[in-house]
Amino acid sequence: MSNRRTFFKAAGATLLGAAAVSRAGAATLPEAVIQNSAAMQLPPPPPNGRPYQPLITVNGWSLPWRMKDNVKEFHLVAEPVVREIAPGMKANLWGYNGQSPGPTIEAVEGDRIRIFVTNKLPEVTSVHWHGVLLPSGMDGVTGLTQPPIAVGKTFMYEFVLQRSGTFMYHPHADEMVQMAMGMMGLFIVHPKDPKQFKVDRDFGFILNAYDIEPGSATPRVNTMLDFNLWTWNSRAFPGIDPFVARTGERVRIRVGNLTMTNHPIHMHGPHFEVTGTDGGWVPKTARWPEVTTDIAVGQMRAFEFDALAGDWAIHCHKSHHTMNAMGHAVPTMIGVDHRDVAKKITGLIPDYMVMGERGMHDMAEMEMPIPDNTLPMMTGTGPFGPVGMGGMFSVVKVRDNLAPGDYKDPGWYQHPAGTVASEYTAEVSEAPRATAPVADANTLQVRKPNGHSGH
Ligand SMILES: [Cu+2]
Repeated sequence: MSNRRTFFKAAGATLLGAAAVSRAGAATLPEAVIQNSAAMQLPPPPPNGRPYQPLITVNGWSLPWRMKDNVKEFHLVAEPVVREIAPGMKANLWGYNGQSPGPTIEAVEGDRIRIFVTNKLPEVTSVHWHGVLLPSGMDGVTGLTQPPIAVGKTFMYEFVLQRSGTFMYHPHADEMVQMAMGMMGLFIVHPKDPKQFKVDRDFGFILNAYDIEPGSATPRVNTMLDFNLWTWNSRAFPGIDPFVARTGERVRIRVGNLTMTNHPIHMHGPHFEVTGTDGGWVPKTARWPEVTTDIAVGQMRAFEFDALAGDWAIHCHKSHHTMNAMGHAVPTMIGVDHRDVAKKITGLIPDYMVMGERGMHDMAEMEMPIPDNTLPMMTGTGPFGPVGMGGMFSVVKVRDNLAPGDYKDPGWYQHPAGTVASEYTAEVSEAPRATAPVADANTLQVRKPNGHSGH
């Protein structure tokens, strides 16, 4: 972790007003730790205050605080950042303290916290503490509850955390642009009693999405639905950390949605229970078992399971969200024999590629030239070949012999003998199907118009 030291010795610290911090007050700001890397940073146990089990932020980190007169003081800096979306692609985003999403803020029910927000963006901003119970004037809505934080200014938010749960923070100023640029972070309030809702491993991430033209690095901020990078904590598969656990451990995954559509998050392997929502914890008797939980825009869900050994896919179940940048204005070619046409076009354009007369799996293997700073559409390689996924996809990796607190990628699962699907190699006396189905005069012959660029 690289620290930019912006810490000045407190000299004559006095009471800070609720509005912009004065020049004298700025001398007392807590250090604004920054992070340049997208690698997960294991948070240390809390150095002071009430104990809690830190959250593992997927490809992220937690913001250190300074304890001052029993108040936890944090310092967020809103600023332009560079985020590696996955190896091979970096994006120019806006975020906090060097990364998008910003660092996770972690505190404990009952804590009084003070968060300084310095604006190093080219325009005004504010921070809304999404889901946190607080005085209305601390809610961060520009114009409604506070003036905007002007460029170069620092604001101070202060409140007591009344309830534990999974929350988020994001701007409430030029929201469409600032969230499309990646400004968001997790805000975790741990229970006062560390035994309450205790799990062995606690992971968290935010669903976000970008529209970055292949070959460029800055998101188009006016896109409403047709995003081409579907990400978790501004990372796309295969750049998303695995969720590593030991067999039998109780694991919690917390997910917040700051995209503009819902995401049915599906986990293979063990069934899970939804144990937390936007409003807090679900009582034991009211929890519901699932293998997919749909997370609506602006919602947060926490779910828990008992880890079973294996490599279990976890992904958004909207199949376009497990792809990286792809064009949608491509006609479906399944069943269309266009080899002759392709041959003619190849004579004119040597790199022309025939797409998908047998489906699109071949795309995952193809070494096709792509613009710089662009991720292949379907990518990632597993022990059995191409995974053919991108975007919102990762793997829950559960192993029998992991030390507590070991989050290192353990590699691929070693399946017990006889438990892997394999080719049936015994002699087959006759083809299971004699002839391919043939269209006749009664088959509907419709060619749908392609493309929907009018969206
Ligand atoms: Cu999705």
